[in-house]
Amino acid sequence: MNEIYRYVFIALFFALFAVNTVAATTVSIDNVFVEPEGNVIASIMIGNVTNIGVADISLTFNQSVVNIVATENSDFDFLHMVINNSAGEVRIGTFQISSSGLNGDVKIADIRLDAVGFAGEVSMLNLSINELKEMGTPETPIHAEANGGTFAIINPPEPPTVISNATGMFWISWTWTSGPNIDFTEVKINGSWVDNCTEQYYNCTYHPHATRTISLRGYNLSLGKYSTYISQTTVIPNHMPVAVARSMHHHNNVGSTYLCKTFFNASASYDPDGSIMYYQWILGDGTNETGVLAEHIYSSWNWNGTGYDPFIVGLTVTDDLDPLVNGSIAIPVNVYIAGDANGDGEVDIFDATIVGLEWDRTCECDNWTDRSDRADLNNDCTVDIFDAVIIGANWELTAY
Ligand SMILES: [Ca+2]
Ligand SMILES: [Ca+2]
Ligand SMILES: [Ca+2]
Ligand SMILES: [Ca+2]
Repeated sequence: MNEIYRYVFIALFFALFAVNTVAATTVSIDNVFVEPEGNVIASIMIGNVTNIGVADISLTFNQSVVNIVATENSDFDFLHMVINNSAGEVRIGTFQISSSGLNGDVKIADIRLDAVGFAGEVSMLNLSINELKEMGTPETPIHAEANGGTFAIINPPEPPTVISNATGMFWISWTWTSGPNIDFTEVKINGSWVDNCTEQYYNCTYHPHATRTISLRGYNLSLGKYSTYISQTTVIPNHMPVAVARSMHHHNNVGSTYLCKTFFNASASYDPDGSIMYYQWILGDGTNETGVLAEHIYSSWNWNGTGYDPFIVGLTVTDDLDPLVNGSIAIPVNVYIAGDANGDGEVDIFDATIVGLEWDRTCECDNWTDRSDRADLNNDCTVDIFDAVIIGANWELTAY
């Protein structure tokens, strides 16, 4: 910055500061707000005065909006008030009788203002100074500025209306319509203050299944007043568990005579907002099982005339919340007659060939394939003599 400008700035700063500190003497009344038929106390003050002994002021107002009722509380020894509400005027005289002059901010009087008009009406509170004089003889006049105020009648704040909410698994979002005559809406959750909102919504994260009560009330700054409350209780709903069912072998065989177990696994099932407490398997042949892992030995198969129809296996999972919520899924599960590796409904050389081709494979090795699963006729995860024996024992057996 240029050096000269800097000095000009500093000089201006001090000049402004000096003006500020030598403030003029004022006679003033606050702006006041009141509900219809309500009343409010306002103070008429002389600000920043030195050695005052006499004050004589008049206050005029719109008498169809506001009427004045006298009160006490003058800083002066003597107070006399002449109220003429029909003319819309109050004259107030005060003076010191024997005490010394008053200094600083001095109260002339408190007055009570009664609302006699309707909401929305405003009256100016015009102050005029008849006389301000210092204590002592001769009585030196004090020059002062009169700052009037306003008196406004406003309706009280009303609570919000139409609260609605949306929930996710971990959050609640409330929206509402603000009531009239409010500057902000106070938000409480479960009775504890959380926010003063100028918006018409409040969002927060919560744990799954949380129950929260929101309470709202409007606030009017001018009146310094709250409305009544409006409340709403919201429960984050339980979300359904997801059933994921797997048959560990794609190709299964009837195992009632030559053992072959069909294995089921529901461990990929989950509950997005809790945990799974119960697994129910409906195995399609009239039998049921429970548990995250289940096994079953089929003793029947579904031949449709040209091929096998799979059993439709249902899995239902139940979550941990009361009332319990279920999710379910159904999967097809292939079951062939004992010894039928290729699923053509007959036990013959083609099945033996598959077992031969897959001989010694185990499901731990990298080359366990769909054909390995077919060849593993007893589902023990190894293609060996025990699978070959099943073919031999069931040779020329058919599914029809
Ligand atoms: Ca759940
Ligand atoms: Ca076959
Ligand atoms: Ca198999
Ligand atoms: Ca085997």
